Amino acid sequence: VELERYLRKALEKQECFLVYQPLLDLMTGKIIGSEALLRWKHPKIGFVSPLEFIPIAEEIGFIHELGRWVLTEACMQTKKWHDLGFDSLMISVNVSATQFQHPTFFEDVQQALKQSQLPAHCLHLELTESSMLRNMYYSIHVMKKLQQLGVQVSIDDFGTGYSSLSYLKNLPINTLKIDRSFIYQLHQDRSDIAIVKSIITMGHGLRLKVVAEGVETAEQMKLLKRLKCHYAQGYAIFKPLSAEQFEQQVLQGN
Ligand code: G
Ligand code: G
Ligand code: MN
Ligand code: NA
Repeated sequence: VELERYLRKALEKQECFLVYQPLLDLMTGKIIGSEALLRWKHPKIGFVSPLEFIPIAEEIGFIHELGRWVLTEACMQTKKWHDLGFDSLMISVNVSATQFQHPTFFEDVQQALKQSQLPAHCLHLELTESSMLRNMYYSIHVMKKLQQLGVQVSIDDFGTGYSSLSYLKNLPINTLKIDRSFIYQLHQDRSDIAIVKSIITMGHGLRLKVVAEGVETAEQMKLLKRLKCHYAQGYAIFKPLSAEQFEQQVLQGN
């Protein structure tokens, strides 16, 4: 209950910030952008994980305000980097199920793009299978409108949901992000190799981009490259970075 009370005030008290985890193009070896990850640090209780506070934010109806803040902040930051000359950087933003289903979600995205002046094609939205399948027809309608705007739609944590392959054929998406549970032991587990290989092949066939998440070793990265996975993300490449660290460690080297 106390956490609820603190959370409602977190934005006005400026206790929230974003970190940015770089996304590597395995073919070119270049960083193409990042995923924005929300952080909350309360002065007394310290850091609270989004795994803990996002569900609370959904319950108390705070997720819409919080989600709008994340969208705007992520787009504004990326536009700043464009203005420094890195104008092909993309940004990927996580969207919770409740946030996505909210009637103003599409307008919130439009507003964030308008306010930041970030080109729509540089914004990727990460949805989970379960949030797409909740009210599937409405979800497809919203996803199509987003794509018409130029925004890209990704399935996050792919492989952990229980969507059937027939959905994949019909869902308006651009990218599959392979869940890190399949990557974690990739070089030593034949089943994981088989699964990841199949997802990548399927992605190519469906003309989707494929991202491997949670890449922690050089061997995993090498294997993913050999399997023609497009993009990779994980501690072996970069941990999530503050905006300043991203500028120093990523942009200045690129
Ligand atoms: O970054 P970290 O490992 O703490 O993230 C934990 C979980 O929180 C992940 O599932 C991630 O997708 C989610 N998450 C991080 N930032 C956001 C955000 O801005 N919005 C939503 N809805 N989820 C987020
Ligand atoms: O659910 P989602 O994929 O959005 O979760 C992103 C979270 O995964 C981030 O909070 C980030 O901290 C975490 N993460 C990113 N890279 C790695 C990694 O290589 N290994 C592990 N264990 N976690 C990672
Ligand atoms: Mn994600
Ligand atoms: Na994920």
